Amino acid sequence: MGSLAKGLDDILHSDKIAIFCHTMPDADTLASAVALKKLIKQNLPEGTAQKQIDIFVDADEISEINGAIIKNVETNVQHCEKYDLAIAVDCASSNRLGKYEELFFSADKTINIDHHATNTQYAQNNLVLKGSSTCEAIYILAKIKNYNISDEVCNLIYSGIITDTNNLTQGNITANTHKTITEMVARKINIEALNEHFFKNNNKSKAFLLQKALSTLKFLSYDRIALMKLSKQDLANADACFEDTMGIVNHGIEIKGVEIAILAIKQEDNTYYVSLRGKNNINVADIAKQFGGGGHDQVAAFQYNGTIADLQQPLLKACREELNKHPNENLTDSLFFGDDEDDLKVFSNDEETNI
Ligand SMILES: [Mn+2]
Repeated sequence: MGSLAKGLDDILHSDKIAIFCHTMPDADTLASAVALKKLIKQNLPEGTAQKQIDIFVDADEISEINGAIIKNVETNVQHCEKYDLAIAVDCASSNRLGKYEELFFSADKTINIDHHATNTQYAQNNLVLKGSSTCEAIYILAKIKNYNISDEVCNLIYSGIITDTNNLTQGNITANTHKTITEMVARKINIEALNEHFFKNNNKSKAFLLQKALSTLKFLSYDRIALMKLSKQDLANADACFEDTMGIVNHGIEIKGVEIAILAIKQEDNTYYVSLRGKNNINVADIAKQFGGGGHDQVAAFQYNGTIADLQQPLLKACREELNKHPNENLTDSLFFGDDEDDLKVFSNDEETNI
C-alpha cells in the first residue's frame, strides 16, 4: 500500500529527483513524466532552492506523434551520481523500466505512480490509482497539493487521458475522468488540435502497416476472437517503427461480435509482442498475466519467447476459458436511448424551440 501524504512529502524534501518512463513509451508515460517535472518545478515553496529533476526513458525510437511531448525536454542525462528520490510513472512492473531499472532502485527513496490493475507494487511507496491514466493520477496529486496547474501541464494531462482511453472509448473511465476532462475544457488548451495530433495524424507507413495487419485478420471461436499478425519484416516493408503498431489491435475489437482482439508481432527470432483488447466484461489482463504480462481489464499485453506454434494453443485456450465465463453477454443489448416522445419533450419546453 502507498502513502500519498508521504509521497508528496518526499517530493517536497528531495533535491535530486529522477523520473522514469516505461520502455516502448506511450503518450501517457511521457506526458506524466513531463507534467510531474513541470508541476514540481512550478510549485516550489518560496525560498526553496531549485531541484535537479532528470527524466529517463529507455527507448530506441519514439514515434513522431509521441515524440512531440518530449521534444524540448532533456532526457537520459544523469546529472547526479545518486538520486534522493526515484519516481516511476505508468510502469506496472519494474522490468518496464528497461535498462534504467537499476538506477531506479539505487535511489534512497522510490515511488511508483500508476493506474494498472496488475501493478506489482515494486517501489517503497506505491500510488496506484484506479483511473484512466497515470496523467489523471498526476492531476489528482496536483489538486490535493493545491498546486498551481499551468496550461501547458493541462495540455499534457489531457493528452495522457485521451490517448490511454482511445479518445474515451476504453479503459478505466470514471466519473473523475470526465470531471478532469471538463476542467481541461475550461482551460486554454486546444482540444481540436490535440485530437487531430493524436488521432488524425497517422503517417503513410502506419496506414500500410494496418493494411498488412488487416490482410492477416482471422476469426476464431465463433467470431468472438479476432487475430492479426505482423512481423518485423512487415514493419521494414512499410518503413514503419514499432510505435506504428500501436492501436492496430483496436481494429479487431471494433468489429461487432468480437470480444477478444489479438495482435501478435514477431519482433526478433522467436520473440513475440502480443497485444490484447477485450470488451463485454472480458478481462484480457487476466489472460496476459498467464503469460507474464499485464495491463487493464480491456487493454493488456505480454512478451513471449517462443514460436507462434507454441504460443497459439495455450493462448487460444486461455482466451476460450475467459470467453466461457461470459457466455452470450452483450453490453449493447442493455442500451436504452429512450423513445421519440421523451426525446422531443427535451426540446418542447419552450414554444420558441418547439420542433
Ligand atoms: Mn497509462
